Amino acid sequence: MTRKVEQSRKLQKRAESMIPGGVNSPVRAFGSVGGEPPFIVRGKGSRLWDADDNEYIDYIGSWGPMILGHAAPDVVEAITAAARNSSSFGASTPAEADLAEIVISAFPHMEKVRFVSSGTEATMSAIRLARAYTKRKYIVKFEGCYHGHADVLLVKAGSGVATLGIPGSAGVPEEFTQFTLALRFNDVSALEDAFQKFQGKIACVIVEPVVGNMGCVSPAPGYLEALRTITKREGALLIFDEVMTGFRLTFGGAQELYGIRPDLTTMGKIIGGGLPVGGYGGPSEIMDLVAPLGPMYQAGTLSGNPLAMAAGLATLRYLRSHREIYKQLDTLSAKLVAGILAAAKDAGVAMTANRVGSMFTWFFMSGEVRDWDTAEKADTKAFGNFFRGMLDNGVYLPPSQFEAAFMSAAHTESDVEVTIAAARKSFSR
Ligand code: KE4
Repeated sequence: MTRKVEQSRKLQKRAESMIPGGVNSPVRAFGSVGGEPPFIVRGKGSRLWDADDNEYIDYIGSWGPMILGHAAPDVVEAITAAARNSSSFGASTPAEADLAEIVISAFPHMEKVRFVSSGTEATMSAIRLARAYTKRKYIVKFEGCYHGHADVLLVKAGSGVATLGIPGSAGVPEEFTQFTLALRFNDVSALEDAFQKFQGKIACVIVEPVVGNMGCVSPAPGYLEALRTITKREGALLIFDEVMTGFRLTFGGAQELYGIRPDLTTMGKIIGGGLPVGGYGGPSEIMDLVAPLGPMYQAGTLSGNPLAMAAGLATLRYLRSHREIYKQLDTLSAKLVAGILAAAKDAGVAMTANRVGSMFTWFFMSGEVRDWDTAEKADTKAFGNFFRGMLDNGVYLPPSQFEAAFMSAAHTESDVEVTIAAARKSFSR
């Protein structure tokens, strides 16, 4: 199918004259996959339509939030009703405690939560809180994990053991990342070495318990338990960044799936139902350090925004009362991943895949992907060809080899069959 692109091309040109790269988030510019980004005008269920009226089966789902599918009736109704009463007050509203209640109910370790407007704000604040609580400076993150664009977290994916943070972005002075250690994911000895080397100095370890940002990579058996044991032993806080996995893998996220109790949890995406919401939470003993109660400052004009609270509430209430969704997502995702792998095999294309529930990634390579060093071996050119082929055949995958794709509750068996057929066509191009 040759996709019509005239309108999107015009819109891209216009956008580029006023917005860097024509996008408000870099990955949307298709830099790593090539081709011309479609400008989306509407979505419904599992489908998106662009400005040239091309229809797509959507596996981005706005990078995770749209677990109920696009324009889910409960969510649309909730936002519309809230909007009729004004869109923002900058004052407390009942909906904030309503959302706090349902979020806290999902995470046993959580007694208090603070809402912000993005995942970046959530992780940035959680790290500041961990440093305030422990009075320590160093933080540990893992290569290939992404926690938003706060300066302290923008470190280059170093190699080897406790790599002192080398800024991964222009404009980040090395002083801002000198206390950030970037270690290999799924490598317990690297963490032990870091705590050996920086004994008593590490405030926290922040981890994507199931990684989405190097492509989907699951924790090796026992790895999360080791993170929990070591951080507890060393007096450092364990922060589960569940911005992507929270309410995605199960209602209680990765910590429910793997039975781990972190000290702090960061959230985003699904808790806003597609509107800007982030959050961080944990026991009162830690959270009561947050202003105005305590000395750790964090604030936000639109934190707890009534429309965002309404969208998040509608989404989480639906998930809470339809827990069967998670099994349905798991089964359908398994079918899709297997079907694409079979298509690749039949076409003689080297492909491996990782999947946890309804988060998954096909890597264009053979062998296991268990950390950044293995993930970066993937053939990104082959991924780009596949991506563009699928787009031309009406399937919208995340435009990067190093991202997770998502299934929504609106996707059907027939969507999966159409997607697998599109893959067979793409491989035969
Ligand atoms: P935001 O600031 O983009 O809301 O959240 C940052 C963030 C934090 N933690 C995790 C685990 C995340 O995945 C993210 C953001 N995810 C990316 C996609 N992998 C957002 C897409 C984009 O940057 O455009």
